[in-house]
Amino acid sequence: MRIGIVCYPTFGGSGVLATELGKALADKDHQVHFITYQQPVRLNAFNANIFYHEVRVPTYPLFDYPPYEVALASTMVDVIINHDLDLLHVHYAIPHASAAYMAKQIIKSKINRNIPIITTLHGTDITLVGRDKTYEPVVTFSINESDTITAVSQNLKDETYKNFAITKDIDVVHNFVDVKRFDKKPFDAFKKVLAPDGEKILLHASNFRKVKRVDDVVKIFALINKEIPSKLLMVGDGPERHSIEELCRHLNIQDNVRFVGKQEQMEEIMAVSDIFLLPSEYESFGLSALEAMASRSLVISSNAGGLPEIIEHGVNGYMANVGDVESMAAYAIEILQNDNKLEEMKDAAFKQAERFDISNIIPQYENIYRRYCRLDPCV
Ligand code: GMT
Repeated sequence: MRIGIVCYPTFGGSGVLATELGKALADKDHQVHFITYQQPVRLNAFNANIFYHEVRVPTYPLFDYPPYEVALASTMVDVIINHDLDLLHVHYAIPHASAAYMAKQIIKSKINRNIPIITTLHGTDITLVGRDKTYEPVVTFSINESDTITAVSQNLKDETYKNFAITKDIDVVHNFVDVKRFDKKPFDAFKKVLAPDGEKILLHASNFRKVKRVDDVVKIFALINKEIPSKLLMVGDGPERHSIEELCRHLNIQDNVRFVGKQEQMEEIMAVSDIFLLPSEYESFGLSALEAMASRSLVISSNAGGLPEIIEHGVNGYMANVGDVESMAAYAIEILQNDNKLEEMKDAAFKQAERFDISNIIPQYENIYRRYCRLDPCV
């Protein structure tokens, strides 16, 4: 099949997932066309089946806000026609679903074809941004106009029906992880640099937005650090970073916390960590938690959103109510003092991640695509 993928090219979960999906589809001999405003961060190796089309947004002195959505829809039309795409799969509703609707109408009037649009909802496009009344009418309309809607968890599907007047079925296709890639042996020299005296390593990775409750990460760590020799590694960047660094100083844990910014080789980093902290206010799924589990790192998280769909409390991770930093710290302190149980739970986490392996999830997307494929049999 010839598949167009539209996503944010950044480190966010939706962009990461869409890029990994495109790479996996290309490995299965589909032709994949990424349509984005920058090369997606995880699109870092050559593959003969992958094409990258940049959305250029020309500026003009009249524009305080360059019309990105118009440029995106126009690029979609160009790629659909010139590369004879079979379908367009857009990730994150805003503004990708509405741009796709526009492209679909143009394709209809230009070449009398009905290009199928698959919209995957990822989380904040529904739970945060999309619900804002500035966007809601367009989001509702363009989701309903998609040929297929998928959500990355049952929780996100439920939230979508709760918050928008959706008239169509939503398929749940969970996030996935390439277990082979994340199942790495820890790199000892790297571990030594981070924890020279064999301290336990805790990890957090996110875009440092309010919804991630990064201050809770630091508060949890401060409690752990009082009891257990430990280091905290903070990966990523975003609006909260500066105040979080301040908080570390305020709690006097700055010497045990290292901020390393955005990182591409997450599998190397996750491999050396003992515990991954994700106390988010909401996670539609929590892709980073799944990647941590595939790296045999134990996840301690909030029980918000779709996290209970991956984590079984006390079996392959621990969860507590949003904001309950004391419980999250207590779980960590207990497990870090019991090496046998820690190893047992890390193994259970890995087994759970295998259920979400890329090989189990990609066929679900392919089946959805086949519903619309013009070719029979689809190739
Ligand atoms: O977590 C973010 O803020 C980034 C966001 C995105 O769309 O880039 O992530 C969302 O999509 C991921 C991939 O489907 C999910 O695993 C994350 O849970 C979800 N984030 C939220 O719901 C806050």
